[in-house]
Amino acid sequence: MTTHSSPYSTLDLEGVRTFLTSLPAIAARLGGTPDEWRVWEVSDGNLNMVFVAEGPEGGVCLKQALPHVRVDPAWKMPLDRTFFEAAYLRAVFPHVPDLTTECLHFDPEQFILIVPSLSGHTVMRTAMMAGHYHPAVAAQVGDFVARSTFATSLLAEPFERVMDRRICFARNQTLTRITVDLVLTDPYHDHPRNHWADPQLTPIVAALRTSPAVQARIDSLRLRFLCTPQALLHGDLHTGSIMTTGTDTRIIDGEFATYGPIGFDAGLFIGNLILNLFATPDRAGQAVHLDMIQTFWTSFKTRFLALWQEREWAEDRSTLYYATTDKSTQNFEKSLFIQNVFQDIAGFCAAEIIRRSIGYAHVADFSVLTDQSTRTTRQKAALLFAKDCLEQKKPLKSLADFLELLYLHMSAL
Ligand code: SR1
Ligand code: MG
Repeated sequence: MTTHSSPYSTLDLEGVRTFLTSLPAIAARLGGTPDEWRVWEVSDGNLNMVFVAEGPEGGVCLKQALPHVRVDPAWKMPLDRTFFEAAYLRAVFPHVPDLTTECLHFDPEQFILIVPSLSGHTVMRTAMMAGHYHPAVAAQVGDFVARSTFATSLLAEPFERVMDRRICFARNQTLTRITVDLVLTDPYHDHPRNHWADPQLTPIVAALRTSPAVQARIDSLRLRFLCTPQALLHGDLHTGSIMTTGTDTRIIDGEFATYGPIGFDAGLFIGNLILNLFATPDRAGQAVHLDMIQTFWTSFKTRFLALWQEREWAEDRSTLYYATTDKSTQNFEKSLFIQNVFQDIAGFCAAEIIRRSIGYAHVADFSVLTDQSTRTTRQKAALLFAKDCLEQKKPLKSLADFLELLYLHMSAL
């Protein structure tokens, strides 16, 4: 029998029941007796095993790391990713309790994380693929990015606390390596992990790989990702990491957490909205996506600047970097900060679109288009938009610049 003090072993359904039985607080949350609990597997992502257990009183979600990539057992991997997900939840949950889940338990031997289950919630990507866009989610995710990043940045905390957390998350090197390779390197070179089924994408891939402007920009984004520890990032904020009922929204799966540029999380989210936009056949649906991009950005910016302002009113002045300057200098510095975040967003958004189209881990969004030629036209348009975002023949300094470029590429649909 596997218990929580045994050496690591991958749990099956009965192992999950036994494990949960050994945790009095979790067993009490489920209620009833273990034989009354319903336990089933819901693994969906690329890396881990995920189970849900429901009892008469409540439900939990149990996630266990495997010694390999779940969808590719030949790709071996250390188990520590659930540790970093638990650490991420513990760091950000106090700041976003309404937008993520609480870490109820972490087992450092079995590499198991337990959080409350989300009943009635759907994965945002699945909802969007079914044509359910839930515009309110964009504002909630903007709020999540603002609150989670501000709270873990030097703008909110003395540098000693930030540095301690940076030391912890700097150890999340296996998953950071995945991001550096899969998101910010492989698609720009010939690599066996890359793939795309449609030969009509091949000339665009070749153009990406031979464009000096693309190469230079992706090199600089890779450096920014590794050398700009502005805040604690979720690290994989795509629409599969968001669950929603339409009104209640929770960000899950923070195992890629690391310190990095704030525009990384925001860029991944917008990149995935845009992938779905290009996969959406009707203009009305596309208009909702455009609204969601604007809503996300307004929500993020408004909340981030409000938190910054509140911090300036606090008694502890150790985090006030622009506090001694006059108001207009202060506002100028803040708008420069936000503008830099936006420029990162444009870059990381483009990198996400490209890697989800021609890299290792694609998105399912385009599979709703059954007509091959429609799918090709739309995937090409998404890739060409991303290429232009990286090349920036006209600099993308604001959301208006970014949307203008997006409209241009939407006209090909
Ligand atoms: C081998 S992991 C591939 C991808 O799945 C995860 O969800 C991340 O997005 C990662 O890049
Ligand atoms: Mg994930």
